[in-house]
Amino acid sequence: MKLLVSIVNSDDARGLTDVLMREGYRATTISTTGGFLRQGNATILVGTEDEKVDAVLEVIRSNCRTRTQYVNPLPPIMESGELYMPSPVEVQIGGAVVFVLNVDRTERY
Ligand code: 2BA
Ligand code: 2BA
Repeated sequence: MKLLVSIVNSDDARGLTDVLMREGYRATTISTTGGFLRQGNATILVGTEDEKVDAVLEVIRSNCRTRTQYVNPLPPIMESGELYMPSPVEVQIGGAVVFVLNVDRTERY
């Protein structure tokens, strides 16, 4: 048994879980916030058998788009009187970032 922890764009989360349900997988969606952009994203947990992991990864891959976004980096720590001119940097936001974890045990009560 494995647990896939997938961090996806909030806009992709609904469509992704719809497809997962349609294909018979079970999932839980948690509203989360990215540490870098401080924007809402979604973390989708899917617990499934080892042999289905690749199929779930394929569903995730084909339902999550990569986006380019320009952001102002966090300002550096400065001495008083110093001037900080922010210049936006381009970041590629997944797709999906997926962690596949081993599950030692699953219980249902
Ligand atoms: P955020 O932390 O808001 O990051 C959004 C995007 O900004 C990242 O996209 C990456 O392209 C860029 N980025 C993040 N941290 C950076 C840094 N220290 N320096 C330069 N650029 C940086 P993704 O890599 O696709 O990640 C999308 C979201 O997935 C992240 O949102 C975060 O919520 C989560 N994530 C990604 N890697 C993670 C990890 N190793 N552990 C936990 N969460 C992770
Ligand atoms: P939900 O996804 O809202 O599912 C509620 C109940 O609907 C489930 O109860 C199950 O009886 C049924 N169900 C869910 N998905 C189904 C499917 N693809 N086919 C047939 N019946 C389905 P529980 O199994 O007790 O699950 C309660 C909640 O625990 C779920 O809420 C979900 O949030 C989470 N969950 C359960 N199994 C999971 C797994 N393998 N991975 C991730 N989250 C899981």
